[in-house]
Amino acid sequence: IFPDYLAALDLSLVGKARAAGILDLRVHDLRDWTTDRHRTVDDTPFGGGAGMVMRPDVWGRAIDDVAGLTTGTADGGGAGAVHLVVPTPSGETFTQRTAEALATEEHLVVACGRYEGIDARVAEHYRSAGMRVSELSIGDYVLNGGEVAALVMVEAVGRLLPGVVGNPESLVEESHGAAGLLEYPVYTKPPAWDDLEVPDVLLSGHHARIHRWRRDQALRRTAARRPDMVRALAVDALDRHDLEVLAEAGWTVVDGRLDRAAHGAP
Ligand code: 6GU
Repeated sequence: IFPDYLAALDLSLVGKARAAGILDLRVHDLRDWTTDRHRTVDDTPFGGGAGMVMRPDVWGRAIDDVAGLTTGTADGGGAGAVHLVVPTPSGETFTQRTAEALATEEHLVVACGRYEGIDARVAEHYRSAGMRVSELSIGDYVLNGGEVAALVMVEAVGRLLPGVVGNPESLVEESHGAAGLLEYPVYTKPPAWDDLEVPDVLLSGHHARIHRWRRDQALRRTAARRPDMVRALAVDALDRHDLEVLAEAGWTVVDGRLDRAAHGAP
């Protein structure tokens, strides 16, 4: 119901991808599928409680049209050709893995709800019809509606499409990539700014040492900021030096898993 919220999709990488024809992105106004004079999209919750719930009939007409189920022409494959994404704080967590999976889809429909959410029969109906339906949250906090979350998801998915990010190498080493580590710190000119200098190793031209230094930094950063990511590391994929760096940061291998090193007597 706030299509103007999505005006940002004309900008930056996603905007360029649209202009280049890599991404066909359309923003709709849910109220176009209302039938009453007041263009009503919501009503009070059955069972009582605070707030308003979005009506399934309005959403059903909108999704049928946008997914091409009414004309039958849009995708051919019917409901099975479309993946419906519903941003909601009660969804599964949207991660880089989710973005990678969604980037392989031909047609995504993102249904942005407001108020207390969309009548639960909408997701149920489209799942029954053979549509892939993902109810997704972008993190453990509450927004007023799905629009900002939709922007997040479209940007995260859109930049994975071939040709969107100018240099695909920049997708390789980034945070939340396959290595399971946060990205190392980066520096550019000038080599000295105030009393702060770029680490010498980065100016050395010694590629093996630079590579090792960056990996150490990625390990230290991940250990300091994201204990959940350290616990999820595959110990087999770590070399002796990695384990030394993690040990300095307070992590040791216990029963084949990384764990915070115990301090003091048991
Ligand atoms: Cl997807 N929607 C809303 N309304 N709040 C959120 C969210 C989504 N993800 C985290 N908080």
